[in-house]
Formats: sequence, structure tokens, C-alpha cells
Amino acid sequence: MTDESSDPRPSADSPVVVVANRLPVDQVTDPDGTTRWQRSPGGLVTALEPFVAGRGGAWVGWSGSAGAAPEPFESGGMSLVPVPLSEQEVDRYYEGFSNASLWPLYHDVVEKPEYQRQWWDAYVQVNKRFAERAAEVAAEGAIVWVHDYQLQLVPAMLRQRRPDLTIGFFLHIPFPPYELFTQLPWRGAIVEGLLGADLIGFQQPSAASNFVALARRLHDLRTLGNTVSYDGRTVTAKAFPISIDVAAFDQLAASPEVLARAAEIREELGQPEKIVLGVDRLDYTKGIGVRLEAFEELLEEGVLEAPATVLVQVATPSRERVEHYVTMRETIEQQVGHINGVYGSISGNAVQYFNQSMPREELAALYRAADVMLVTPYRDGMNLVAKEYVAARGDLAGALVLSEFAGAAAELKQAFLVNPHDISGVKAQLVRALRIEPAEAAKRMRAMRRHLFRHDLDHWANSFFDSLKAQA
Ligand code: ADQ
Repeated sequence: MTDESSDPRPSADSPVVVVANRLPVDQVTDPDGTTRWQRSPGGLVTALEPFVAGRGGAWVGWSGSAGAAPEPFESGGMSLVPVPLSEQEVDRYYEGFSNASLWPLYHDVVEKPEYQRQWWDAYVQVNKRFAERAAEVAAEGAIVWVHDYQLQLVPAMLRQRRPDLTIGFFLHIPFPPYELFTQLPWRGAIVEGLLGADLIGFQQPSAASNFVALARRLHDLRTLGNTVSYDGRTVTAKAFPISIDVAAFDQLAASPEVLARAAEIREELGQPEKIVLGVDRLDYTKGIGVRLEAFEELLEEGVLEAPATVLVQVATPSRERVEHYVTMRETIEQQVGHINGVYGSISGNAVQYFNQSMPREELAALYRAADVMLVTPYRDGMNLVAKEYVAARGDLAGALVLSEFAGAAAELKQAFLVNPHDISGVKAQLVRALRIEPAEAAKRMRAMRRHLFRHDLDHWANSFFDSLKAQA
């Protein structure tokens, strides 16, 4: 998406508006020093672009760098409306309240959330700015789709300014039960913020019912099934499990280049008998340490041997200025160093660890090369890696070990499901997955792929939009 026009005016009459923390583009600097916007690689952009671009719509979001925001610009048929964040707001709204308060709270308090009043103030201020920008660009009666935990106050702030709009909200991460959520000193404000929407989408039905129960218990509101009566309106809370572009991933993983690379990866690893793979954002919710522990115990017990069996762990650097992430990275690196020190040999390491982001082609080749994919989050809204692995296995080989606390577990029922808090259970399922008969692997993979092809990213975006339009 480098075709930005020079017209600086935002479309002041967009019939469809997406509001998300980030714009669908990243600023890149070319070798000659010139900067330009490049479309972000994320799947969300691909899913939403047809709805926005095809309708002359707008996308309101932060550019990713602190300081003054660029003027609105046209790109890929969308009007992009940058929202500025100061350094201090990045610290307090984004790294503070979003990533050190809400993120751990919404993920079962895997780490202890920190609540700071200054962070909350910045969260309110920034949400207000997003709502103002959206209110400026939306046409009369427009449909606005707000995304994720960074912007939970936007629906109510927007409705206050623009009661004519149809407002949808989608939460990409889990929504906690009453007992956890009520820790939050500003719990009432968040619930009221979300109730500004007509439709609130969650990854799981349990998250939707957590929200409805919260509205009833905390605000004494009347609820019926998955709806809440609020302010003379009916708000619906419903599950819309997100997915990936299954056909595109399937095709990529079956391309000659990716297949050749997959063979090369096996060779470069010294032709191990079995490759076990983990691919995650380096986040404490993802359970990377659990995997390492299970793998180490199996080596120690002699059930597995290295480098005949190798664990490849790719962990994308993430939120590197948030304290919990710094300590977690150190712990994982120590664990990897320890395992390799004890079980590695001159001919190869037991764990190949990469603290890097990788191109999609390389990820597809890794998925294709891996005999077992290990996905063990303590809590995860969905987990797209699990779906990518299944989409990549058109050869019907490979086995998926999947945490029952990932949203994906509700759909990928033929995976080897595990409780990541139960190391013995993880070990047992990993061994079963490594020893699976090809016919049994194919049977499981075929069933999971059938489900995924019917429930892809388009299906997700369409069903949300259709439900939202039905509320208009
Ligand atoms: P995330 O927590 O970021 O998303 P996830 O769903 O696993 O987690 O998506 C990660 C994406 O990043 C995948 O597409 C994956 O391919 C990619 N990725 C991971 N490691 C990579 C690497 N080393 N190099 C390149 N790419 C890498 C949040 C929620 C999830 C929810 C999604 C979507 O936490 O639960 O599934 O949003 O709603």
C-alpha cells in the first residue's frame, strides 16, 4: 500500500469507519532516507480492508510513533486518519494501562496487574481523542467498528457525540469473569464504555456471558440471554471467533519455494527424526516456559533424545519496555541455555531459539517442517498460530498440541489438548503427538482443516458486519 495520494483531507462522510489502536500501515524508511507508508502484514488489515476500501471508508488509528500525527491521507482506497500520542501517553495509555493493567487482568492475572491512576487518566484522554476523530469522519448513520482492549471507552464516548451511528466493538483478548474483573478500580467506567456499542463481539461465548453477567451484577441492568437493556437500547454480546485467511495460508505452504525451504530447514537442523515447534509473540501468557520444562524433563528421563528430537522456538520480541516482559525474556533465555548446556552436543542443540520476527514464508516452511506444533498458552483469546499450522498442513501430516485455555481449542477439537498448568499432562500429550500413526494424524488434521476452511477470516468479518447491520 504505497499508493497514497497527496489529498490531505480526511473523508468527512465515511459510511464505514474502523477504529483500532494502530493504523493498517507502518512507516518505513528507504535506504535513501525517504519515508513511506507500507501496509502492515497483519491479517486483520486483510480482513477489514475490503469492507473499508470498497465503501470509501476510513480507518482511525495511531501511526506507531510518538509525537505529532501526520495529516490524514488516502491509501489503498481508504482514508487513513492518524491519531497522535505523546511519549507520555505511549508510556501511560499503551504500555501502562493497556499492557500492564488490562492485559494481565484479562488473561487470568497470569502476572499481577498494576493499577496506576495516572495511567487510567491517560487511557481516558486517549480514548476520547480516538472517539473525537471517529465522530469527525463518520457519515450520518455510518457503521463504526471499534477494536480491542485499548479502546473500550470509545463506544460510549462516540455514542454521546454521534447517537446516529451504529457502533460495533470486538475484543480480541479474553474477557474475565466477575471475580477478576471487579479488581479494576475503574470497572464501572469500562462496562459503561462498552455498553455504548450496539454489538459487542468476543472470541468465546463464555466471554460474552461474563460480560452480560457483569452488566447485571455491577450495574443492576436487565439482561435477557445475550442482551443487556441499557439507556433505552438493547446491546448484544456475542461470540465471533476470529480466524485466518485459510486458503491463502494453505496455498503459501504448498508452494514449491516453501516446500523446498521446509526440506532445507530439516537438513540445516541435521535431519532430526522429529521437530517440535513453538511460534509466539514473546509474552508471559503464551506458556513458553511450560514447553521448555516439559521438553527438558523428557530429555532428562531419556524418553526423548537430542538432537534426534529438536525443539525450535521462535519468539517475536514484544513490549520490550514493559517490566514483566524483560524478566520473562531473561528467564526463557536462561532455560534455553541450561537445556542446551546439559543436553546439546557438538552435532547440535536440543533447543533452537530465535528471538526474531520472521517472514510469513519462513513461518510457513517451519510449520511444514514441524512434526509437532506446541501451543501452550495459559490463556489466549484465540491463538492464530494454531490455526496457521493446521492451514499449512495440506499434506495432512503433523500433530497439534494445544492448550485448552486458547480460544482455538473450542474449534480445533482433534488437537492433543493440554492443561498448561499440568506439566505431566503436557509431557504425556507431547509424547503421544510425537508417536502418532500417520493415518491417525491425517484423520485429525483433515477434520480440523474442514472446520477451518468453513470458518475463515472472511466468514468472521462478514458475520460480525451482518450482525451489526442487523442492529442498525
Ligand atoms: P496475539 O497475542 O498477537 O493476538 P496470535 O493470535 O497467536 O497472538 O497471533 C500472532 C500472530 O503473529 C500470528 O499470525 C503469527 O504468525 C505471528 N507471529 C508470531 N510469531 C512470529 C514471528 N516470530 N515472526 C513473524 N510472525 C509471528 C491477539 C490475541 C489472540 C488473538 C489475536 C487475533 O492475543 O488471542 O488470536 O489477537 O484476534
